[in-house]
Amino acid sequence: MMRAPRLLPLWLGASLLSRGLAAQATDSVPPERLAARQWYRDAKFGMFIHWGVYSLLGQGEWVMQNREIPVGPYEWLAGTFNPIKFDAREWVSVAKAAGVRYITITSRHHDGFSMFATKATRYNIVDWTPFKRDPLKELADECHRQGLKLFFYYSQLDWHHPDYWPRGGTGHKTGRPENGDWSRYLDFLDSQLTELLTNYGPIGGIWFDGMWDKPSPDADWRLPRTYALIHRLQPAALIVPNHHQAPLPGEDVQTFEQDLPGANTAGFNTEEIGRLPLETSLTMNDSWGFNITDRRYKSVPELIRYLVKAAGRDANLLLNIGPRPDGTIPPEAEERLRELGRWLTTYGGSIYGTRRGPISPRDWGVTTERGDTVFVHVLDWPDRVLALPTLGARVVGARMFATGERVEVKQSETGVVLTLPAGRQTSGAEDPDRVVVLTVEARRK
Ligand code: JFZ
Repeated sequence: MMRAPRLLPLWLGASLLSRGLAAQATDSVPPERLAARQWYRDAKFGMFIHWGVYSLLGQGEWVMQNREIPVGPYEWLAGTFNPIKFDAREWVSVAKAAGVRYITITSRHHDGFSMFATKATRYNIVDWTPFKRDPLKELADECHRQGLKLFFYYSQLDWHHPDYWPRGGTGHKTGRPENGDWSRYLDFLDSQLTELLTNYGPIGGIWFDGMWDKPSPDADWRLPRTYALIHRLQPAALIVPNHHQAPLPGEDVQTFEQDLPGANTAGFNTEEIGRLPLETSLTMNDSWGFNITDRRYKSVPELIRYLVKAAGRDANLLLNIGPRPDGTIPPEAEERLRELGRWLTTYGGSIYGTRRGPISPRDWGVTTERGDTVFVHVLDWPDRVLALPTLGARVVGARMFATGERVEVKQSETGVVLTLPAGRQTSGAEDPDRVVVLTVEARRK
């Protein structure tokens, strides 16, 4: 697993606070972007794809940094990248079968190699490899054909580019000259973002990553200029920054890495939850990029619970896969995606298009809601009887989501007691989420 540096000086937080709150005011956001944010909130589930030259070494996406591979040898390695089994239709079909509504793929990761046709550098998959095809073009066309949105992950950090200077917390053993022109580097970023938002049709948005390598004021990332460029080229494109801080002006989604919003078990996520749409990105095993020895795959019930827990916190789940260097999806990942899709075929109605429910996350589970319907997701509860606090409205109906079986309800001023049908005691592998549907009287908003 990558070893990422701890870089963020505390004093940075404070000044961002004031700007953060202003960032979330919607008054300056055009209607098509507000609509895109609503679409995003309804989508709830996306597929993350970390795929690139690093996949060849099967040690994750930080191998150039972790193994201190200089630019020369890594460029040679890039010249051998030839994923002849890559099939955009297959990838998008697996994503559809999983029930995801969008895909976010690495267009350029920290190793600086561009997985798309670009005029900004020859260090790209079309000009530098025997593959000579643009997989992002094929994926974009297939996503448009099959009705999925495509987002591009784009690394602001670059271990290859000579103008990524002064260096930040990483990329010191690459053999690059100890000099460079930072503004020329930022021009390079903007020129590639222009290509990504011009040559691939309507794009869901840009998922930025890497700013944490040189947190301002060490570096002026010219964010307002870059964000304005993106919003000008595609007014409905969303900006999803993985800078692990509170939202900044011009951003559209707050994403948390390997953590549910507010939790900070990973140690680098802010605990400050803003008012933007939320997302949590998650590895299926312990690696983002393909790692040939990483067998620590999460179970299907674990992944279902994470999706539900995220939805109960108004957050999307962006679940990652790390395809293999030949362009195929690891079978352990594909079977889990198809299983998730089967679960969503039954329970999708309690997830898609919902918002966090009237009862905040509890040890036993979470609630989601849509209109006058509340979904009680019983994830971890040993008993048939479950006592809930008041929902702020009278319950007029209760049944099991999957079977329609009636659920007994006793309610008072202080709360609601549900009695789940017999034989559905514990939430187990076969039934990771016992979903109770409560119909409530129209609530006093
Ligand atoms: C970042 C990337 O470095 C990683 O390769 C992957 O793309 C992930 C989605 O995002 O992960 C990080 C980056 C920085 C820290 C931790 C994880 N950090 O600063 O502690």
